[in-house]
Parts: sequence; structure tokens; C-alpha cells
Amino acid sequence: MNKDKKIFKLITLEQNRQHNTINLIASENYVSKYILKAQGSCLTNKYAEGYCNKRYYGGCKYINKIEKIAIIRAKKLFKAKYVNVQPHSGSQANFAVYNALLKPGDIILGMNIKHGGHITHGSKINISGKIYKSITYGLNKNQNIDYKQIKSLALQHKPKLIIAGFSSFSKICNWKKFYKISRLTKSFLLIDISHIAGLIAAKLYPNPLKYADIVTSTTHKTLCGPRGGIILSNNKNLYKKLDKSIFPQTQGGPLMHVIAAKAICFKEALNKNFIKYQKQVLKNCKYMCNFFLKKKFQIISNKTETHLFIINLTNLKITGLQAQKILNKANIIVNKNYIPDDKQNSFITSGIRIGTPAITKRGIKHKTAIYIAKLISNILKNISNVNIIKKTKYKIKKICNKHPINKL
Ligand code: DSN
Repeated sequence: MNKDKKIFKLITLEQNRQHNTINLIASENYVSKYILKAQGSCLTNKYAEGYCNKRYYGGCKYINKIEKIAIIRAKKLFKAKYVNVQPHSGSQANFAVYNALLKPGDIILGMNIKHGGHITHGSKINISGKIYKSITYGLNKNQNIDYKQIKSLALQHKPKLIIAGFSSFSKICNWKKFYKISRLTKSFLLIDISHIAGLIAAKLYPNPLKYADIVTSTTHKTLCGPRGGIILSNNKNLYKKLDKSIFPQTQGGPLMHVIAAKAICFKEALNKNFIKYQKQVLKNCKYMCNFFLKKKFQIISNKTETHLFIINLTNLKITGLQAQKILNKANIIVNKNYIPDDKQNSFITSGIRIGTPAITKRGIKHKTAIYIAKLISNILKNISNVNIIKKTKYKIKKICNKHPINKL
């Protein structure tokens, strides 16, 4: 078989792009070389429908061991009694939870996408908002989660499921408040920790497992693992339903190369260096956010307690899309993002999201993080100045060369 030159050339180009750009996308990260190796291993050849020691295929002797190790490590990491490591993604994990607990037409209460929620939390463009009756909550006037609104919506609509968790909220969630509301209305409580799983694993963000009926997560954001999902729970009555909902109800064969990589990710996250890394993620984020505040940028919620924050660009009279494009020209990668009650559509938006997991993974400390914030601020305040963009690109390349990603 000849090597597919076209595709491998594109992979090399992408590798160079990743090396030469400063990645501030809050949901992305770089995996270790061991995780990369596991994902490119012979495990990709294996079918293993079913669960450990109960498979529909022969030849699963080693596969069973790998999946068991992944489960044991995830249980230890998150203090969970039940873990399913088979979801192909966070969206698959969330859908499997809905499928396990709900009937079409049931009411779900999740965070509005414009206020920081995820599309799978009941957005009308997602199946969660099509087959269930979705009600949404948001941020209050202080741009904190509006627990009063959640309580009143819950009492009014009696949702079968309340969903906590977010894609772009920069503060600490009060899981206990969610729990109390959910008990009041006899709703299930799902907490999606996709963004903050790494911070939770490092005990730098409250662990929701004692409050949630079910917790879902991705493994590739702050957790630094392969792209994929997991489901966790301490509610004994739900374990069987959740397993069945993943296989055979919503997925077929598990991706065993990804499950092996998840197992490695959990081991890496159990190492004490992981705590050091997560502390630096928070520090970099806080310092960058404070720099922008000092320069009079509008920050949603006015602070960050996590790995991300959102800049509201409306006072600069530029859109999220414009900012994303102009920063891209200087090799700074961010994503456009809604601000609460955004007047722009999702392709344009009025904000950008800044996250520090990836730059921290390549060894960048807070002094350089502040310097990057300064470069961004300079560009955003002078968007038509081509010279600034050119000079910034050069400075960014220098930072990138100092912090290679191929050594992780
Ligand atoms: N798309 C992810 C994010 O960027 O937050 C969530 O799935």
C-alpha cells in the first residue's frame, strides 16, 4: 500500500500550524506522546461491542483489561462509583443520558447557549431541543448564574431533568444550589463538566459527584486526553440504564484505541504534576483576564475563576468574527463567542472566548501569558493597522519556538 501523500502532507501542515500558533481555544489542548501513540495503535482494528467480559466478539482478552483499567482510574480520579468510558464524545454521553432518563416530549431545563450553555443542553438546533421540551435559564444582571430564575422555572415547569454545566461561563458553579432545586422538583440532575474536568480532577473546582445524579464530560479539554466522552454516577439505580443507553441503544462498537488513550489520560491526571499544571492554567487565565480588565475591556462576569473568560467586544465596535479573523492573521487562535443576549448570530457573535489550557500545556507561564494578552489588546484596539499584525505574528512565532509542542 502506498502512503497517501496528500493526506500526510496536510497532517504535516496542520502540525506546523499547531506549532506556529498560540492556541487560546478554551476547549482544545495538546495530548502527550503516549496518548497519541495509543490512538494510533493496533487497537483501532478491534471490535468489542458490549462491556468487559460480556462482548459480542471473540479476541477481547486484552481489550477487556484495557477498558477495566480505564474505568478503575476514572473512578479514582473523580471519586465515582460508576463510570462508562465508551461514549465517543461529550454530545454522545449527554444524549445517552437523555435517552436513559427521558421520553420524547419530557421537559428539560438547561443553560441558554447565549449565556454560556452547550448546544446539547436543549438548544433548538440540537436533538436535545427538538425531541424534548427545552426550557432555558441564564445569567442574572451581575452575570452570575441566576439560581432564582432556575428555581422559579423549575417550580413552574417541573422538568424531568435539570442540566448544569457550560461551555463559556468563567465562575464557580454552586452545585449544591442546583441539587436543592432538583430535589424540590423531583428532577434528575445532570452536571456536564466537559470544560472543567481537569480542574475538578486537580481539586481546584468543586467536584459535583455528590450532588449530581449523573455527571458527563469530555476527555480532551482541561483533562488533556483524547477526544471522547465519559459518564459518571454515584446513583446506583441508574448504572444499568446508563450502560444500556450507550450500548446497544445509542452506540455500537467502542473505540478501543480511544479508550486506551483515555486510560493513559486518567493516569496522567492522577500524577501530582497534573495539579501543578492546572494551577498554572488558572494563574495564566487570571493574569490575562486582569490585564484585559486593566485595559478597560468588558469581561463577562467581570472575572475568571476557571480556565476561560469571554471578552465582550461591543464597545470596540467589532464583532467576534472580525476579532477571530484579525487575530488569526497574527497567529493567535481564538473562537468567536456569544455574549449574554447577543444581538448577532452564531457565525458573527459579539465576543471572543479566551482559554489557557493549551498555552499552559506547552509550558507558557503567566509573564508570557500577560505579554500575549498585551499583543491581543494592541491588535483589537488597532484592527486596521497591518503593521501591528505583522510585528505580532513575528513575536508570536518566537514564543512558539520557545515552547515546542512536539516534546509533550
Ligand atoms: N465545542 C466545545 C467548546 O468549544 O466549548 C464544546 O463542545
